[in-house]
Amino acid sequence: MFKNLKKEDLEITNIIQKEIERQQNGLVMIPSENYASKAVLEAMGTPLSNKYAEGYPHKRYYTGNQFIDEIEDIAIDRAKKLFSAEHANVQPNAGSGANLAVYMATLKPGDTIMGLKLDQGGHLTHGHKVNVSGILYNFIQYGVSKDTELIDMDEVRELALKEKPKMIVTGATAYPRVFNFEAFKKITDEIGAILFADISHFVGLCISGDHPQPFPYADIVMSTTHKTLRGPRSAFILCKESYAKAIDKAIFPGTQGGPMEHIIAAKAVCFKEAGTKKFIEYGHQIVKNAKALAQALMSEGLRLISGGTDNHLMLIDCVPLKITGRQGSEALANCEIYTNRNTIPYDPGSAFEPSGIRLGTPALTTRGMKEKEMEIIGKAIACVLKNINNSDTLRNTQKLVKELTKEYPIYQELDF
Ligand code: DSN
Repeated sequence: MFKNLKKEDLEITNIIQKEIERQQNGLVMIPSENYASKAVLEAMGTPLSNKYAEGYPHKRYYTGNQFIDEIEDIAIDRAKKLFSAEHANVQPNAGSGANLAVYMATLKPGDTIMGLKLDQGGHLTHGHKVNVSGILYNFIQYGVSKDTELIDMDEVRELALKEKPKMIVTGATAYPRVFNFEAFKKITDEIGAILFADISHFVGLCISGDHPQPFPYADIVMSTTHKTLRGPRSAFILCKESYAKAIDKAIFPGTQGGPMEHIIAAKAVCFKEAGTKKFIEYGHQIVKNAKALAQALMSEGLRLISGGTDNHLMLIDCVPLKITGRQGSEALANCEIYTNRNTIPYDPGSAFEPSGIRLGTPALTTRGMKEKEMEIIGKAIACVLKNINNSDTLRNTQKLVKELTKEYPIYQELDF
């Protein structure tokens, strides 16, 4: 493995090898992480990386792009088909930059936008004051209701009628339920605003039919490709034809230079994989697993935000356990169960010391685990969180994780 890399740089090879082993030997439950297929990984590691291709297919600023154009055309075509979209731009390097490009394409600095609060499930780029989105635009933030911990569409409407935003952003990074795009569309129609859906987290579930599809309701859609889509670390934008020119201009030359064509090739591969029956089954299983995991955690007496999940993730409230999210996630990481600390709605803690743990099932589902394993893992997680300083619990859980990961290997035959 790593024949050439080993010869050139043993130091880096060894660290890469250790990271592969960490991914193999642990339970990856951070809901935004996943395992890309070997085909996706291979496409990324190709000499396509050597090529400059500023511009768009058949309109490049460099010569020698005939094969690059073929690849980007295929990626665009596959993305459009997968989501029934009128237009696709597959050049965004990452979700954050893509969101900024969407704002640039459609709004002027100072314009009003509505997005979900970061500490109630939203994303930094949905208007947080430390992010360029919150610095350049007048973001008004909607949240979840204190009682149900769900987005209340009546409250969203009331706020929208009062603030008259030019755009409403939907989508989240820590919201365990689904987005009702149709209901959002009714509101944006009422005020003449643009509906923008950031579906990065649950994109795979939109494809499998386990989450509502953003089209035909959304005007513009952005997604990353490495979460439930299982592609390379990257992003893409879809939109109605009327926004196509502005979106393309905002990506190049607006916010990016030469596109990463090796990553675009890998995106084309992941779009192909996502168009299969196997992927539809994968999406269904992610949700079945999440529900089984949530049930197991709640049966052990843990409180989940909003009382469960309808998608790929859930949030554990650590307040009743008398620990912080950091203490809990670190205790789990000591057992090689990887989750992340996260704020919960109306968090009594802070952004650095929040009261929640966010976890999900996309990566474990990729490994082939099902409801039976989720039940075992849920019980183990609850036991660790109730006994974070107990060395017997730690040892028993470490042993369990070893057994499970051995039974469901990943990347065993990785051979570059
Ligand atoms: N950082 C990502 C997540 O973990 O959800 C979102 O960009």
